[in-house]
Parts: sequence; structure tokens; C-alpha cells
Amino acid sequence: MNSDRLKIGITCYPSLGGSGVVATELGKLLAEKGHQVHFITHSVPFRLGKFHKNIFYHEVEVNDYYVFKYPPYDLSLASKMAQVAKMEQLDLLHVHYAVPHAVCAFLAKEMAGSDLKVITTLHGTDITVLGQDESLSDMIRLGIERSDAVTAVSQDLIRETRELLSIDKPIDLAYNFVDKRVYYPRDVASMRRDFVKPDEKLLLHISNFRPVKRIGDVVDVFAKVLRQVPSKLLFVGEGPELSKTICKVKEMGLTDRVIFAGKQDDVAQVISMADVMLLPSEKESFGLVALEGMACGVPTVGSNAGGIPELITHGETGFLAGIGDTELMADYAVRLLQDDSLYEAMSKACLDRARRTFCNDLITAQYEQIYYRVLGRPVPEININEMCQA
Ligand code: GMT
Repeated sequence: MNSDRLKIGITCYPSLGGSGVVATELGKLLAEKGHQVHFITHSVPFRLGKFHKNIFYHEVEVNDYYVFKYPPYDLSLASKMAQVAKMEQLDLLHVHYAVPHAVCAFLAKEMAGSDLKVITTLHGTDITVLGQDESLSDMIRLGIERSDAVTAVSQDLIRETRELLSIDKPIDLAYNFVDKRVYYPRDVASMRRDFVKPDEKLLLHISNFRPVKRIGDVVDVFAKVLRQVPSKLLFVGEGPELSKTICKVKEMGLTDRVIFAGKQDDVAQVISMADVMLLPSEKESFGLVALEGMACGVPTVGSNAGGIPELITHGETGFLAGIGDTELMADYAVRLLQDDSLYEAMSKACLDRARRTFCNDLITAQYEQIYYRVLGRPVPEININEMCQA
């Protein structure tokens, strides 16, 4: 193998969430660039897709011997990481989401007894929620301190990590990205006609329906918008708040205006049908779905929580209001939906920003720079103008 081609182990949550999506997409892009990528996870990452000669999958099997009340997944993962590192002579392990992956990687490094490097990417609630849990915070701090490099998906998450866990070591910023070959405005006019009439607008919310997403606010914003703009609301995804949301929609008499589509694979297709993405989250270290919207030319109206303002420039690529301020969010959405020239300008700004600042080639190259740096190899320069055409 060419010496600047690396052997990379990737661990993530393979079956849910933006962190799993980002980890899997990164692995695929690294494989395309010639690196050998070994996913070490409990099941096949759901976005893995087609076979690629440089991608390998190693399943973590948990020993459920009868004495275990709780079969030790974390230890099985650490052992598997060490085995794969030795067998495949990995250069590094890149783990996504600190809990428990950073500590598993630390154990694996000790077991592998090699010069294996560990890179940990912090994604959000691994710090902002779990980092506040006293039963976990020392373990998370250890995982971070013992990583050879730590990255976070927003400046805000870097700040929170420092504050909550008193971490001094450098943390690299590597924003989330979307693959521009997948996320672009699709021609979905005929599909859209199945959801809305020609004079109606379509608002969209995509999430895992957890309490931090404030799904009730999505419904409240929509109800206010509907008073002024003929429209429908499309929900994509599922999770703990789904049945509560269905009840709320029913109680508010909105059943014939709200569609629950459940989980969907071709998200870019669905987003391209929408006019506005709603993201009123309580916490959001980045908000990958808003970037997916941006890349399809769909502005977001949402909260200014966490890292969202780093992604959405208020007044340029969307509108942001305080957490829970559904009145203002609805005003912004109405303004956007009633003013065609504002909408067009914002949609174009979304496309430009997604392609330039959050371009997959740029972010993949940033991760490669971090890998080469920790391995003590020459670090290639990045030419953003060559890589990312707006
Ligand atoms: O929200 C979570 O706990 C899950 C996590 C995930 O795995 O999707 O979401 C976080 O990571 C995403 C990818 O980096 C970010 O886009 C989300 O903003 C972040 N979620 C929160 O901070 C609530």
C-alpha cells in the first residue's frame, strides 16, 4: 500500500443519528481516496451502501455468558478494536461519539500494544447531556485526554467541552458535511404534487423525535404559519415523541394538514420537495439536517441553540429565534414563504454556503490532515478554491 494511504478503523453508532451518518459518509469518502477503511460496529452502518474494495466491516459480538446481568458490549467492542488493529495493522482508530467509544479505543490501544493512534470526534449530546452526568463525566474526560486528537463538529461544542469537562487540550474543529453528489436540489415536482396543491407550501421536520428536538414547537410554529399561508407539514423520522406528536396534531385539528412519513432513505429527495425546514431544537451541536436542507436549497427556520448559528447565518441562509419562541419562528417562516424574491435569494445563499463551507472534499481533507499530523507524517495543504466551487 502507498505510504500516504492509511489503514483506518472507524467506530460509530451504526443504526441511528447524524453521528453515524457522518462517520459512515466519511469512511466512504476516505475509501474513495484510496485509504483502507475498517468499520468496527455492532451492525452494518445503515448508510454504507454499495460494495467498495477499500471498505471492510467487522462485527462486534457480545458475550452473553449467564453470569452477566448486563452483557459487556463496551469490552467486546474494545477487544474487537484491538484484534482488528493487530490483524489489519491499522494506523489509527477514529471513533465517533465519545461514549463509550473513546474509552473503548483507549483500552484497545493498550491491548494492541502498537503505535495505534486514536482520534475522537465529539458530536453533541456525548458532551452536552452525558458530560453532565457525574457517573460518566470522569470516564468521558479520560477518553478525551487519552485520545491523540479530538475533533468537535462546532465551535460551540468545543466551548461546551472545555467548560463542562475542564478540558485544556487542543480540540480541532471539523464541521459536518454532506456529499454534494447526493445532496442537491432534485427535480421532484411530480412527487411534490402528491403532498401539496400548487398554491400550498410544504414545511418539513426531520429528526429522531427525541425531547431535545422540541417537536411540539414544530407543530405550534406550523399552526401559526397555517393561519396566513396555505400549507402542509411533513414529518420524517420516528422516536420517543412520535405518539405524543400525533396526539397533539389531532387535538389541534390539524390531522389533514400534517403528514407523518416515518423513516425515509432518500432524504435528499424528500427535502427537495420542501420550502422550509423547521429545527426548533433545545440542544443541537450542529444540526446536520439543516445542512442537508441547505445543500438542497431549502432554508431553515429554527432556534439559535448550540452550533446552529455557525451553520445557519441568520437572515442569509435561514432565520433563527430563541429556544421556544414559536411566535417569532412562525413570523420568519411566513415572511420567507410570502416573499418570492427573499426566498430565491436565501435558497441560492444556502446552496453557495453548503457547497463552499461544508463541502465533503474540504472536510474529508481536514480529517486527513489530522490523521497525518498525529502519525507524524507530512501534512498536505488544502486548496479550498480548487476543492469547493460555490
Ligand atoms: O443528538 C444526539 O444525541 C445524537 C447525535 C447523533 O448521533 O446524531 O446528534 C448529534 O450529532 C450530530 C452529528 O454531528 C449533530 O448534527 C447533532 O446536532 C447532534 N445532536 C445534538 O447536539 C442534540
